[in-house]
Amino acid sequence: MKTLGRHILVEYYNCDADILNDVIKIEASMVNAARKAEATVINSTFHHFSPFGVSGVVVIQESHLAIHTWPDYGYAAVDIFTCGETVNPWVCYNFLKDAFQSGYASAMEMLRGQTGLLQKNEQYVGEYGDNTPQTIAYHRNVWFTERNENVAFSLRHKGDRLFMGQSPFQKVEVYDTFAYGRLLTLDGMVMTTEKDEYVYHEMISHVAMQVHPNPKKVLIIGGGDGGVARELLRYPNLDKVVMVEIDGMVIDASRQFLPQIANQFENPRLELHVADGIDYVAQAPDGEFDIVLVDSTDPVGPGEGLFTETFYRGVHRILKPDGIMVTQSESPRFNTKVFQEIFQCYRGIFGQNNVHCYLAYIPTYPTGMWSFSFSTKSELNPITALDAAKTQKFVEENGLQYYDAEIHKAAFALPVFVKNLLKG
Ligand code: SPD
Repeated sequence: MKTLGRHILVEYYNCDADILNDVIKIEASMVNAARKAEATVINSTFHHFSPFGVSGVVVIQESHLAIHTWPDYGYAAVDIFTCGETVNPWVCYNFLKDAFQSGYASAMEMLRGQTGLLQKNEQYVGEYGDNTPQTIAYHRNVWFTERNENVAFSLRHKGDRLFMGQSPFQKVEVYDTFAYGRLLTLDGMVMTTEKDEYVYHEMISHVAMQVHPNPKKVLIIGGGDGGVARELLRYPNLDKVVMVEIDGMVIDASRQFLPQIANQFENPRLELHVADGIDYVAQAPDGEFDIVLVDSTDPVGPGEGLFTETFYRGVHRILKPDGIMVTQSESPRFNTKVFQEIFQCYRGIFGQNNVHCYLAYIPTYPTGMWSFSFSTKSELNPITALDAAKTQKFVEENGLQYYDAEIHKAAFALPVFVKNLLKG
C-alpha cells in the first residue's frame, strides 16, 4: 500500500529519570535522532516544566518528532511522523531508546494518507520528501520554565547549559537566555539574571544602608552570587561585610559565569564563610552587627530554615540597639501565605510599628512584584530618616540603575491589597 507518511507512536518505559527531566539533553537527542535518520531539521521548541517534565517538538522538512516526558514515572511518550521515502522513523526510534536509556519500549506504526484514497490536485506539482538540496537555517526554541501548578514564567535560552551541578544542597544551573542574559537557577527557580539583577541587589542593600546613621559592620545571610556584597562594598566607610553562604557551588558558579555580579569576592573588607547561616547567627555574639541582610532563596530546600521565628529572634539578638534587618520577603501575590506569616513573625519580634514592607519590580521573579521587609530595633522610620540629597549624590557617584531617593520613598507605598494582606 502506498502512503504519504509513516507515523509511529512510541512508549519509552523505564528510562533514566534525570535524562527525562533535562530539557537540554532531550532537545539534543530529538534533533540528533532526526539527523541520524537523515531528516532536515528546521526548528525545535522545547520547554522544561519545573519541577518535572519536558515537552517539545522538532519540526523536520519531512514532518516532525514530538515528545512529552514524565520523569517521575521514567516514561516518555513520543511520536515520530515522516513523509516521503527518504527518512525511516525507526532509525529515530532506536536512537531515542538508547538516548533515554529506556529499559523497555514499544511502538505502533500507522501508515498515513493512503494514496489510493486521495486525489491529487494538479495545481501542486513536485513530490513530498524529494531530495532537492535546500539550505534551511535550523532555528532552536528551547525554554526554561519556572512554574507552580497554576502559573508559569518562561525564558528562551540558547539551548546549551553553561553550568549544571548538584551540590549537597541543591541543583545549581546557569543558562544563557536571549532576553535577560545569563540566568542562575537553584532547584529550577530563578535566582538572578544579568539584565535585572541590579533591581534586587540595589533594593535589598541601599534602603537600609542609606538610613542607618553609621553602619560599620554588616552581615549577609545567603547572597552566594555576590550581588549584595557588591552593593555594600560601594560604601567606603563600611569596615566589614561578613557573608555566610551555605553553598560553595553557588559562589563558584557565579564567579565563573556571572563575573559582573560576583566581582567583590577578593575585596579584603569581605569576610566570607561557606557555612550554614542559621548556625552562624545562633553562635554570633549579641549586638555584633549594624545591619543584617537576609538574601535567601525561596522557603524550600536549604532556604527553609531561614523562614523560622528562631532564626529571626537570633538576628534580632545579634543586631546593635540601632540595628536594621532587611529580608527578601517573597511575592505578596505569588507567595501570599509566606508573605503574611513572616511579617507577622517579624512584628512579634521587632514590635508592631518597627516592621515595614517595601516593593520592587523584578520581571524575572514570579508575578514581577517582589517584597522586602525592613525591621528596626530602634524606632527609626525608613522614610523620614532619609537624607535625600546625600542619597542622590551616592546614587550618581555609583551609577545605580534602580534605587534612588525617590524610589526609596515610593517603594514603601503599597497597593491596597498588599496593605490588606499585612493587616490580616
Ligand atoms: N524566587 C526568587 C527569590 C530569590 C531570592 N534570592 C535571590 C538571590 C539573588 N542574590
